[in-house]
Amino acid sequence: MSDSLQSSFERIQITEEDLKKAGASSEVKIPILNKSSDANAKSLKLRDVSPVCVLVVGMAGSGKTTLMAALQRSLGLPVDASEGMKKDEQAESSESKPIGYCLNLDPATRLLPFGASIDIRDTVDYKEVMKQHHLGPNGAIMTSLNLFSTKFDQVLSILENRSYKEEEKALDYILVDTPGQIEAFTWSASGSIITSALASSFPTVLAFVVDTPRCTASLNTFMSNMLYACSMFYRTRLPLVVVFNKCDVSSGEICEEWMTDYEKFQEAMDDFVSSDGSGYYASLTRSLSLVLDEFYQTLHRVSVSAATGDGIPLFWDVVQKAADDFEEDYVGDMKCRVEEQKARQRAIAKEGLNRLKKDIENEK
Ligand SMILES: Nc1nc2c(ncn2[C@@H]2O[C@H](COP(=O)(O)OP(=O)(O)OP(=O)(O)O)[C@@H](O)[C@H]2O)c(=O)[nH]1
Ligand SMILES: [Mg+2]
Repeated sequence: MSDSLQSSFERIQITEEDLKKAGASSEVKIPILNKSSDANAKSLKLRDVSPVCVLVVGMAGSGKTTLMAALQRSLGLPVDASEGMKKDEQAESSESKPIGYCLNLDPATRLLPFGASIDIRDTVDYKEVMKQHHLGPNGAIMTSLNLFSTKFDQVLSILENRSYKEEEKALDYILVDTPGQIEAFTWSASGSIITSALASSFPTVLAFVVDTPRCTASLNTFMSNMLYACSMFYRTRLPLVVVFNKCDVSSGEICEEWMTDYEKFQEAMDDFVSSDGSGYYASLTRSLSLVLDEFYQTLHRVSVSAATGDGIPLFWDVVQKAADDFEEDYVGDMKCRVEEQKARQRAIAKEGLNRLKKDIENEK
């Protein structure tokens, strides 16, 4: 390059310090990581500084919506939801009880037995979606969820606003009811978006509701439920609480025993095969039980009756433990991944800097 041309350029000196600064400004900002650091700085747990989000999932008819109502009854209402109440009702609803905020994500439900502060039906008309897009019921649920997920950033900011008052947490739990067609939520893009959005802002726990009478009546149904729970657990990597519901009809103890005692499950399997005679499926169930044994150890479990309210206090205890797992495993894993990403970015930047230095050297 000629001297006159070279002097017309002002050489920009990029130092390693500049690159570090640039790296810091492009840092990923994940609210849950900030909350976790704040909590650690105060020697508190994440659930002490942030509401815990409980995603209620499960097979159709397992009792998710009834459970939501039972859970809401055991909690106090947030300030906005109790505004219309009389003074004594307000006092009764929030007296020393944890405060809960409920969301309904089932567009097809007709009557809700609980009060939802955010309801997908206010945003999307499921019947209209069916008509306009010529869809069947399941396709319409998926499409409604897809439409709703495009606005989920607004839902998150409402939740963030409601969750804190003067830097203190104003909510203890955020409860989310999901559609009856479990795959519409768990295997759809919108379900993943909503789940990971919630988990990036709040400690999030899956409550997998199981219809206990149906499980005790058929080991194959029990196994199908466990497989579903397993797939959800590995897909979302969120802590999972298996909620054996309807224990007013059939005790959840039997199912809990099958999960902890492999021999007991095999005995029940022998009885089931001799009475039911469904050979191929039974032998598949037997083989799967071996594989799932390890998975069972990572699960939390509790028996409740959403109809009578039995076991609900225990449910909250288990959710707290699962929230601690979220902090340890999910947030821990997220921190590692962010560190890895930063290290990768630094390596790329360093390589770029070296290449730039070499080019400058060659030009001289
Ligand atoms: N006996 C008994 N029945 C229950 C219990 N919980 C729910 N049910 C009944 O089970 C049926 C289904 O309950 P829902 O709460 O609608 O179940 P869901 O999982 O929300 O159903 P979808 O949203 O349609 O999948 C209803 O008839 C409830 O009354 C319970 O603890 N005990
Ligand atoms: Mg429901």
